[in-house]
Amino acid sequence: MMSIKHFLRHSAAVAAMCSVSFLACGVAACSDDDGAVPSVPPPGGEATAYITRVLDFMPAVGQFTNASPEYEEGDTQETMNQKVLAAIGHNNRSMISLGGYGGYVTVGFDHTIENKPGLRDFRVLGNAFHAASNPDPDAPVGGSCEPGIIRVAYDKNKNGQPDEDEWYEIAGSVHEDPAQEPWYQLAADYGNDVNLYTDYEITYYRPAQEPETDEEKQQYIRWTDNQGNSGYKVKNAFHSQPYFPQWFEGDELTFRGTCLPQNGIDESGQGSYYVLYKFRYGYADNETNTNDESSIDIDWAVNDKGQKVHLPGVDFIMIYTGVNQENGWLGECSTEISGVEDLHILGEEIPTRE
Ligand SMILES: [Ca+2]
Ligand SMILES: [Ca+2]
Ligand SMILES: [Ca+2]
Repeated sequence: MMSIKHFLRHSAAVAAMCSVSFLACGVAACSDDDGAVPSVPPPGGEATAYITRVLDFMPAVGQFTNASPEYEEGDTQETMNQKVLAAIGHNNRSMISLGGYGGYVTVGFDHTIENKPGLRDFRVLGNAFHAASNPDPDAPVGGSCEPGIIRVAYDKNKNGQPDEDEWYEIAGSVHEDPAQEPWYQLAADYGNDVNLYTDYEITYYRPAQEPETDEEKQQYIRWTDNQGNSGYKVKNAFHSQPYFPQWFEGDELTFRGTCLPQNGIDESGQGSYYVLYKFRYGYADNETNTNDESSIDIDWAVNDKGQKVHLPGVDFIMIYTGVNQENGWLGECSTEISGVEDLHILGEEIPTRE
């Protein structure tokens, strides 16, 4: 069984918008971070537009977990955080994967990203792309869109940490209304779960051993959720490393948060061409990095009642995989992140949505 510390930490780190204490998130950040460094511009120096701190990283089960970044024998939470910083900090633009639903990363900056009125304020870089040749010519825009939900914290008490009462979620397009997505009916007809869950919870169970036979690979890692669903994460032919995060010591890994509609559809009908459709706006790893919809206005933040809040800026950003779906040979929907950019420091003016 997990220790209570681990339970609290990983159940609350991706905390539900409504019901969950953010306490453990703050605890995790305190214990794993490089000290309480307030997020203010460096005295006499120039603030950088990029991630300068990684406070926490816990991917869910996934085919890139323990690979991006690579887990090596002896690694701890602290050394994994350092590897994540080396990958996505300081404009390095390498890649990390958050694994399946709930996996997350929490990052910080050397200054407060200002919330400028009428403008988007930061961009989250991922590896989303659009399909080159969807067999359905009339289909909406899609490809590899694996949306991560974004949460932001303003360091109100200036202690250099994101405290439990400082987090807010960015309300993307389906936070407002899933039925407005152009692929909504397509996905519903395909049999996807197109509901939005604001209090979703999933638990992954550590496998007793790595699988050898095909049957064992099909029933590799068991999961259950609080909607009455359960299943197995499959080990595929492409990635042979363990898919359960190896530096995590518990046997049960629980994540809570908002869960988005399933956006993946096999357009070939034969399991060969999966299209993961694009959400309209407000998520990470959902739009190409050069498109304005990969950027976020801090004024889209909402409280746990879904009401808009106004923050002067943000010091911390957390991103977690927002969809729980397996897409055949492609594997699980997993958000990838390669960096975060402060648009104001870069001098980019991108208007918010109407
Ligand atoms: Ca703004
Ligand atoms: Ca704080
Ligand atoms: Ca991706």
